[in-house]
Amino acid sequence: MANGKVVLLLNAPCDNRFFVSRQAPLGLLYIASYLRKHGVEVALLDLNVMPFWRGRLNYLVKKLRPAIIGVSVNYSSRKEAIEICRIIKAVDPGITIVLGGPQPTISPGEFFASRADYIIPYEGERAMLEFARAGSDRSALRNVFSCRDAGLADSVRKADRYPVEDLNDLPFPAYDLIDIRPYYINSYKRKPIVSVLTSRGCPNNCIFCSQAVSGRSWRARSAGNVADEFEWLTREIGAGEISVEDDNFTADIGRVYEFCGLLRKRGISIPWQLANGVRADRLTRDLLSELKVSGCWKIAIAPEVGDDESMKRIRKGMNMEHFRQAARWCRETGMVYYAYFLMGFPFQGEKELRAIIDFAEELDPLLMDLSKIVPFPGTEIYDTLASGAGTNISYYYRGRDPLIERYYRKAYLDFYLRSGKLRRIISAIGIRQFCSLARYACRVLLAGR
Ligand code: B12
Ligand code: SF4
Repeated sequence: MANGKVVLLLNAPCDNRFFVSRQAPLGLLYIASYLRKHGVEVALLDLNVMPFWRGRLNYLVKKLRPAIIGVSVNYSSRKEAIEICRIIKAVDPGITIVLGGPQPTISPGEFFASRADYIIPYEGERAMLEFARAGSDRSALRNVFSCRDAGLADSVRKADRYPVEDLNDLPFPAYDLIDIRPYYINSYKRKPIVSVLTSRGCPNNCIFCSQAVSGRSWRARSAGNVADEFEWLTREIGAGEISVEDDNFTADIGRVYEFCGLLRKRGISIPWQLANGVRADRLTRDLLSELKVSGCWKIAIAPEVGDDESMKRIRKGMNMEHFRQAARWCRETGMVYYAYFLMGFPFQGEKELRAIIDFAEELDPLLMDLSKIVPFPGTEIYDTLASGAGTNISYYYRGRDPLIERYYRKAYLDFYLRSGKLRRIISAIGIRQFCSLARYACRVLLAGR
């Protein structure tokens, strides 16, 4: 094997013009460190931060000639992933290609009869290790599905998960294999920014959220294990700031207190943020103070909708008062807070969309972000609304609904063009980050994304 590399891991790129953050491919970094820990040689390329990736991929595949290439695919990179497979097979049809990540897990049928050979759905560490160690007969391997099998979608859906049972057993993500400088997030205190995952899964059942990869059972690393990772990232990897990306960081409040205490006790001083959102109903004034003292300067809360009736319909299990209270406590403790909203639910008419704008203004987070829902197979919203579309699913089931388009723009404009708002944002995050957010906002609003 040229250069002794056995497995090459690739993060499929996407059109980054419409994203406000670009983060390291944490899933692949975990797989890389797990393979390495078990003696498999591995290389990793994040094509998402590689300009002219097509040419460079072609060159690197020719140079490295790996036996296996694993490609991480999400919703936004699904078309590029198929193109990557074509490029690889044109260089050498003998290279085995495995797809993994959220999109092949959620919608495997899209990759049937593609140039990829296999899909490994769900959390990939264990199955990928067995795959890399196996010989050419892969028929008996667990959670490995052939892209030539007409029953691919069904087989993936029926498969048992094959997760890492104790997350403390995982080695830290292989940040030493990549350059961490190109990554950024919507706002930060200090670059470079790295992502950390302290738990996997979420027990809640919000009708729009796909928990396909890690499932509804919540598993967490110990406070000590996470503090060790923070220390390692700060002292050895050179991280300037950490973004915790858990789906449910506060499911065990005792663990959060213990973790914050450890950061202070060990003198680990690094700004960090909870950018993926924390449940407002798990917050207290005291917890926010504790987070703040331990270096967490920013959290996100996600009401998604603007009125109690809509909140019941999306089954978040909270009410608007939880968000009002959380915002109040954030202001009192000096914690910066962002709020996320969603448009495109079938029940949203003019009244519900107007309510989002009003509620966003009432909460008055430093930044407000709005997305249009994507009905992923496996979610309740998909089952009730988009079923029957088969693999030709249109991800925007309301299409370019003029009402949604109008309110989407209006929400941003009304929220940000209030008197003094832009000045407050500039004074909080500085002119440089403000300009980059403004460029992103213009692109999104002009393209109607
Ligand atoms: C951070 C994050 C972002 C960040 C940036 C991510 C990035 N790297 O650039 C931002 C904020 C920009 C973002 C945006 C979006 N995101 Co996002 N995001 C996440 C989040 C919170 C964490 C991702 C992460 O690090 N996970 C931790 C790692 C360990 O898990 P993992 O990546 O899934 O990897 C595991 C497995 O998937 C598998 N695996 C992964 N790759 C491979 C490869 C191989 C070969 C194998 C075998 C296995 C394998 O093994 C890994 C280890 O167990 C997840 C939620 C979540 N909990 O994962 C959503 C999530 C990934 N995002 C999602 C969505 C929908 C989006 C948006 C489309 C939202 C929108 N409407 O704009 C955009 C798309 C952006 C993009 N660049 O593609 C969905 C993905 C659905 C899908 N089909 O892809 C998720 C799952 C949230 C959800 N529950 O709906 N996102
Ligand atoms: S939206 Fe948040 S709380 Fe709801 S299921 Fe998804 S991760 Fe859990």
